[in-house]
Amino acid sequence: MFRPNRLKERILSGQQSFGTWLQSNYPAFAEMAAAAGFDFIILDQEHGPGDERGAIDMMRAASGAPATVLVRVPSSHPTYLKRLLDAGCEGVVVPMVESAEEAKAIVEACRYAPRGTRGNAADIARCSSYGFQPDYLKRADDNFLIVVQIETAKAVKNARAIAEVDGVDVVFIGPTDLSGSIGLMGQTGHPDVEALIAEAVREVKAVGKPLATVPRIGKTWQDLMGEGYCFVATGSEIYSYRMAATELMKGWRAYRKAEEVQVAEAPKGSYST
Ligand code: 3PY
Ligand code: MG
Repeated sequence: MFRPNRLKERILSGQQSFGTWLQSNYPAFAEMAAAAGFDFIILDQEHGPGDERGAIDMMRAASGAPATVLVRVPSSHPTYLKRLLDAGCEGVVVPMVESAEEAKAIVEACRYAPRGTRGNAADIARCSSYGFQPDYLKRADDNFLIVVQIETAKAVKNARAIAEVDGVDVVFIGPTDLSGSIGLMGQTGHPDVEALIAEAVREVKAVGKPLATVPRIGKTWQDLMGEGYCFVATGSEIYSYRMAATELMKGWRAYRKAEEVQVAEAPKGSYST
């Protein structure tokens, strides 16, 4: 249902925001994250089983609280962006954006004519409260939050041009994929990865666009907030359950004094640092 975009307002007024990822596509977790008081929730459809129907159920589940709900889309395909916009998500996080042209195409797909190419059936869609929000068409473009992810070495080279694109609200650095793009998968604290991140930050700051990210090896969310990121997204229900389940099993193994069973070390990534 239509409402002013609280996360966008916070970003524009210089307030930092704290949010989390959801990957299970299960509405109760959206309800829980919203109740916990996060400023925003990102429904991850790039990874995990997330889909459009699940996103709608999760947006409904979260709607009792102020948390802004964003969707990380699997790709920048304009048809899918249109469907999610109509479904009423309040912003998108688009992975793997590598050029200004790609960023421009994303913005166009998210805006109505004459500024963009988003098809209009707002009067029957959830985004306008099924037509009960009479000025939705006038408010939709500017209320929506567009976040593009820079997460390859090529994207870093184009960071300034990407950040300059009108309509890109936030540039989000993805350290895990960035490390992979230079052959150092998961080594997000490596000096070469840090150098690329520093270059991207410099270029985006030169344009004055807000930056967002996730924690990485050597950088906690507190460090990143201290560096001025407009938002940091940390943890997920999958990550939290893995941690909790590992602890429970440690207790059980100790209790039955069985032979130590080695818990396979989980791969390092954006949700576990
Ligand atoms: C990355 O680190 O690659 C991300 O996409 C963060 O979510
Ligand atoms: Mg990534």
